[in-house]
Amino acid sequence: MKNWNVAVMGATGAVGSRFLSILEERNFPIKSIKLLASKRSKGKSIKFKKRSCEVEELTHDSFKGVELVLSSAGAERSLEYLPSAVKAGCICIDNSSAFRMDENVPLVVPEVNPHAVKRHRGIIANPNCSTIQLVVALWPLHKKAKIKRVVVSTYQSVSGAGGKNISELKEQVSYLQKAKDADLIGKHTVGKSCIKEFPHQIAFNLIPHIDKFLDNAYTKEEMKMVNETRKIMEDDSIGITATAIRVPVYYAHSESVNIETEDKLSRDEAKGILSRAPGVTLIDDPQNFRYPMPLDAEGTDGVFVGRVREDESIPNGLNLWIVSDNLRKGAALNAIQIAELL
Ligand code: NAP
Ligand code: 12T
Repeated sequence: MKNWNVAVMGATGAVGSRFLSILEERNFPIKSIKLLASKRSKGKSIKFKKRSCEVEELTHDSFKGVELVLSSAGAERSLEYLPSAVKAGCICIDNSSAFRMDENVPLVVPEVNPHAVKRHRGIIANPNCSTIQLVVALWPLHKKAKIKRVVVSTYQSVSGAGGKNISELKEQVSYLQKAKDADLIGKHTVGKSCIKEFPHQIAFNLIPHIDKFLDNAYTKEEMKMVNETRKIMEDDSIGITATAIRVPVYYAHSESVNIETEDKLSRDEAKGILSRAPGVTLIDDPQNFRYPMPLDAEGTDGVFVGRVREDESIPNGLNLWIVSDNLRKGAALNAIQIAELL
């Protein structure tokens, strides 16, 4: 097997740290590793395979001798630096939204469209976290019964928005815990100084706003799910509508999903298909209180599906509940699985 010279762009971030731990866990064949981040992190030491590695500042010259770039330093950095990496002969797997809808860039989830990897011209895009877990569960149902329409609402953890946002929830919770007043009614709000990254307080709240608002009143995050799902499933006829909600959970995104299919699938048939589907773990035993939850998905590799029900309001409909660790299958793990395909 070939051993790769690898660079991790954004190695100090929430996704970057998962890149490093998952490369190690899966024993990915590595010849050398280069850790890249901003000037702020230059010289910082990070452990990889029990050795200390020094973080280097990302520049256009960072890619000499590198063959594989795992990139998670934000879309602006991807747009600026990945063309230099491609020029230097690298294959780049990009976690940002920069190239996902570019028709020359494959958008890949290995369980769904592994064949798309072949047509890359140096960059392969990793889909949005909410899209990845959605398509892993929908694909086997689509193959069997053809999905006509999808209605999805997300419950997205704070880690999806980066390391700073994890700290923001922690700080708000600790602020409220320290507040002397035991009577919480009307007093469970934090001061303005505790709200930095999110548009509103996230502790003990829900925020129906992820990424920027667009002219059609949807957010970019919602439209990513619509457009990316169609590209990955290679079917523009699927109708999809999404609502993305931030919830005060640290890790793992959840999704409530309603689908309408061309052919009828009973609850038992759907459960059978999902129980055999690659990447999916079915947890659907409501009598014994067994269903997927973000606390159980945290730190694991699965896309967990449960609460499978026939939608009794239409002839061919199903409801599903899908949970997965957004930093692992939703980001770093999916990207490394793409690298393994290569
Ligand atoms: P994060 O925790 O905020 O980390 C950001 C990383 O980017 C850090 O390593 C940071 O380095 C680096 N960076 C920032 N500005 C830089 C610059 N000017 N030059 C070089 N490096 C720079 O964010 P994250 O959650 O890991 O997310 C990173 C990216 O992955 C984003 O594009 C995000 O959209 C994407 N993402 C994708 C998914 C997905 O589903 N595919 C999921 C989550 C995130 P410093 O520490 O030096 O600042
Ligand atoms: N704004 O990869 O805020 O396009 O949770 C992922 C997560 C963008 C992305 C978030 C975001 C992406 C978020």
